[in-house]
Amino acid sequence: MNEVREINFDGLVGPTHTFAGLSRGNVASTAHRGDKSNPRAAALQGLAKMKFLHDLGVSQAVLPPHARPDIEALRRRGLRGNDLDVLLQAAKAFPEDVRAVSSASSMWVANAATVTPSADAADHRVHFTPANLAAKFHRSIEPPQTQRILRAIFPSQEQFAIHAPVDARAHGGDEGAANHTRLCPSHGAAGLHFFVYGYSTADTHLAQPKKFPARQARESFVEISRRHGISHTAVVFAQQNPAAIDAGVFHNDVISVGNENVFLFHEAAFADTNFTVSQLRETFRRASGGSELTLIQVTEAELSLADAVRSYLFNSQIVTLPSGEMILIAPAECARLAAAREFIQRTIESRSTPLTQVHFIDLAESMRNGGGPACLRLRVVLTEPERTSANPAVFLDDELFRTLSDWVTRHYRTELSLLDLADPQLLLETRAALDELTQILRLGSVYPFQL
Ligand code: SUG
Repeated sequence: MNEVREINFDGLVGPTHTFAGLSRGNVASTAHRGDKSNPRAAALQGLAKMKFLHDLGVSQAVLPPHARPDIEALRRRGLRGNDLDVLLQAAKAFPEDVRAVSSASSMWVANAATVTPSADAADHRVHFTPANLAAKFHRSIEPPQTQRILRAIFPSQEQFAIHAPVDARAHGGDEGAANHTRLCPSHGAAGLHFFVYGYSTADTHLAQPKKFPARQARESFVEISRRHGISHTAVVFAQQNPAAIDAGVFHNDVISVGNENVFLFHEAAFADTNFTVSQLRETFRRASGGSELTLIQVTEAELSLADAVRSYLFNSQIVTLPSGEMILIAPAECARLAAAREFIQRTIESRSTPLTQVHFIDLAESMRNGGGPACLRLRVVLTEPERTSANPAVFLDDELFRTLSDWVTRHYRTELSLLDLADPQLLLETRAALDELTQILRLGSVYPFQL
């Protein structure tokens, strides 16, 4: 039997996790700038989420953190010498850049790439386009390592196509799966692809946010849907509501989430929510051969945009258990905010939605940078032969969970301030840790310091 499964690839938090206030428009990132971080706790919280899902019978895998600080990015500022010299010079001359190139932002792998399962691709391969992340300097340096890591995990070119990122100068910014939702009757069936953008490089008349930048260009997603070979009849595009971006909704996964035939969204998510929803309903019917989409709309009266951003309700994961039951993996912040908690309670009690349970997860360290449960995972739908051809060492089981927890505890600090990022010892510690990690995950050489 050709069993098709959705695998959640979670980003492992890197040893330089800090609060650097790098993401204007992401209110948590700005609010926590300069706080002391706890990289060890951050990584263990992420691992605990992976283990929790694994124990529920959900397939779970790991994506390694990127090597930080990115010394090559500092060299592009004209600095010379060995890696430690470059870091020390940069700390004096460009301290803001040291923060940016040290960011552990690769943990939010919902921004690593856009993924198309083989069932939806014209050439029947699984397609990945690493996001160019052009909107923020600290994230724009991620694509080369993302591409190498994906190639190390999915080496077969007959089964997997790992593309280059979309050229931002030609097609604009791309933030990957965070702005993309696949809806389908079941993971293995053909699906519809919903692409949400904030601006268009071609249509400069689109209404734009006034306070914060839009990160995702429509044209990037047009390019991705073409190169992945997705049928144009299975694609829906929608513009993010500019007012939502101004309220702190910097990615669409902060205001809507889908799983199989269920789509949960806020009424203020899109520039024209009614039209978008009717397109989703019709396209779903057509792409699935007559199935119905279950739409769960949250009104402003039920949960304000501000509370949606505060609680990160829509950054919950909706996952299908092996029993077929659908559950919500929500950030612990939702349990603390009455409007979010009550909405969830009503939804799981209601017979008209397939959601039956909620589990609240503590991801406090990532959340303080604006990264909830869904930001930390990249969904990859794989057939059995695709799964067996992928690198088996990245799939989580009890033993890998123990090995990684021990690895984190041995290598990660429990406290890090922005000033510590200039410490050459931290660079050496990080490289020792990552070198060992590539052996644990049998990745070969993926980091610049290994090449
Ligand atoms: O790109 N935060 C990330 C959070 C990404 C969340 N991802 C999704 N919604 N899918 C960002 O804004 C903050 C880093 C800092 O300020 O130190 C940061 O990069």
